[in-house]
Amino acid sequence: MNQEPGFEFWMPPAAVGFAGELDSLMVLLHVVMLAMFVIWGAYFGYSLYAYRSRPGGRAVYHVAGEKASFIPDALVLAFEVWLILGYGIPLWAKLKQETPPPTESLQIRLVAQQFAWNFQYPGADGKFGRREVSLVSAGNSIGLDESDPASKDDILSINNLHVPVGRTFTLLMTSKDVIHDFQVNAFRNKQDILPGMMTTLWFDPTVVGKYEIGCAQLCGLGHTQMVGNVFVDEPADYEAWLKGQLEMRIGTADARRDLEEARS
Ligand SMILES: [Cu+2]
Repeated sequence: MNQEPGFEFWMPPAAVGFAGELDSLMVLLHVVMLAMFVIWGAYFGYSLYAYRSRPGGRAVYHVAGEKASFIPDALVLAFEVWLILGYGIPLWAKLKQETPPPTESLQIRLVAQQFAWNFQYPGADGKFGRREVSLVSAGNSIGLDESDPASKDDILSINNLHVPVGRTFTLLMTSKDVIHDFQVNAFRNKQDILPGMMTTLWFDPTVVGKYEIGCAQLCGLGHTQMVGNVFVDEPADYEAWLKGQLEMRIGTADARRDLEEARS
């Protein structure tokens, strides 16, 4: 765990590949705005002094032979047009519109609820088990249909998301109740999660570590308690975690079946 909490002067530490482009946009915006503020401010101060009221002075609105220059405004306009069309929109499209295809990205389902994050991994078959609202119970928070063959190797994890470093993953997100929002500062991008609808988010984690998940949409009294963790693991650690989770799930399912058989 290489994250040390503490004071950060600028952006929080980044743990995804696309963070560089986003952070550069932030830096560029602030540096250019600061430069404009200083230049305009200095010129404003100079004008106040140079054209101050003096005895006998009269306001002059037109000086013969002098023409106003549009060049400073044109430069600012050109920069802003480029910033939107050449930088902002393409970056937005890449992060929000161009979700990587399932063949290139690990797919993980996220079912948010008041006040927890339920993660479902499709397992070796690559297929998510069916979910059914009527099956939702205290012990089955996402309503997974255990009779569906696709659900046999699925892995469920509450509030803890594990992903391997260096591999792109996509969250397929929906909510059981109200609107939530998945946010991890080190991952930069975030997205609302809506009941009855699927939204997606993708990340390309680059730094091994533990990062906090927060809900970024006020969702009820427990909103501030809706905290989880993303663990960006070395691939071997990730595989070991998956294996452990699957064994645990099969063990629990077997125990439940034995119990039901003993009762009947
Ligand atoms: Cu929430």
